Amino acid sequence: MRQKNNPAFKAIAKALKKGRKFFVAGHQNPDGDSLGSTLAVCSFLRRMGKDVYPFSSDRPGEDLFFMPGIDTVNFSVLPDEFDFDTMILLECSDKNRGGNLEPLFNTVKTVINIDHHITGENYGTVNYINAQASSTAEIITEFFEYVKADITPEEATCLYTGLVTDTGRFLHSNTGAESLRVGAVLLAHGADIQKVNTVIYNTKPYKELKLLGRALEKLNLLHGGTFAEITLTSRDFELLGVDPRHTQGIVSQPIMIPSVEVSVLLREEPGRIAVNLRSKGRIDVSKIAVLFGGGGHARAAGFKVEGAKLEEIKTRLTASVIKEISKLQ
Ligand SMILES: [Mn+2]
Repeated sequence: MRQKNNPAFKAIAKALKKGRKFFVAGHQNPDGDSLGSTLAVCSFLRRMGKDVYPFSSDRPGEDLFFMPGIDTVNFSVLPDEFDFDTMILLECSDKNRGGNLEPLFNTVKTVINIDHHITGENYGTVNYINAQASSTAEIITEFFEYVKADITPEEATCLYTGLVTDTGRFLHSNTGAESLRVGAVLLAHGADIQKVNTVIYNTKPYKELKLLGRALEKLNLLHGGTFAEITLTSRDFELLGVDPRHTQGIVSQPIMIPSVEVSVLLREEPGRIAVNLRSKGRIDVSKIAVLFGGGGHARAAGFKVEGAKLEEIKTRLTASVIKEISKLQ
């Protein structure tokens, strides 16, 4: 739905017009949506002649550094002076999600809070939380349409990055008709969708590709093919010269097998065991992760156990997963 009569958008437009010096931030450990929305909003404010301080409490992964304007972001560096009149928080479901921004909350006149998380709190002076939206980028694009901003190709690329990463390339269940309409709007405004696709989804260093090969070789199917398990030991990482953190995407691969309900990846990291879990949808893997002190979502969860032995965790985890699978039907 196009946002013709949105009172929150009206209030946000008014606050943007009135403000002169803006502090803009997304959440800690930023993703494509958090940074893409921050960059687009900052670019728009600069075009309005405003002073902006883009902030992110942490640096993102290298794959997000292609986004236009990312070199203007102050990573983990707060300004010397807190003389901002307006703070914009994007993607922050509570006031602490952006980092330690207490000095800002104490000094600014206006806090604009824009988010799409269902758990979002109304901590701002102006709040717009739409849990129906796939991403903050979707909301920002609607807002740009509302104020009839002539979206630049750079802004479109940043917003498209947020849209595509939060919807898993328009495949996750949060993808609505509006997400696709907004995607079309961004493409029409010059979003470089080939670049986004190449950098985020079609780039993998040689070593990581070899690690994926090794992981698939070590894939075990258990419990009648319903449970897929991959274990990567410190020796695997040493042999390939790969950081144990570089295992993104591996745990999702076995979900492609028709019989598999749950897929797990166990990683032996220095001093601890890290585990990722994925479900095809019938089993809530966050419940299993909670048993080990972790958490997550129904289809994607994880946990880490400090000082644990690989075999011990593997035995307990296998029992927990099989117990859940056995409850089906
Ligand atoms: Mn998001």
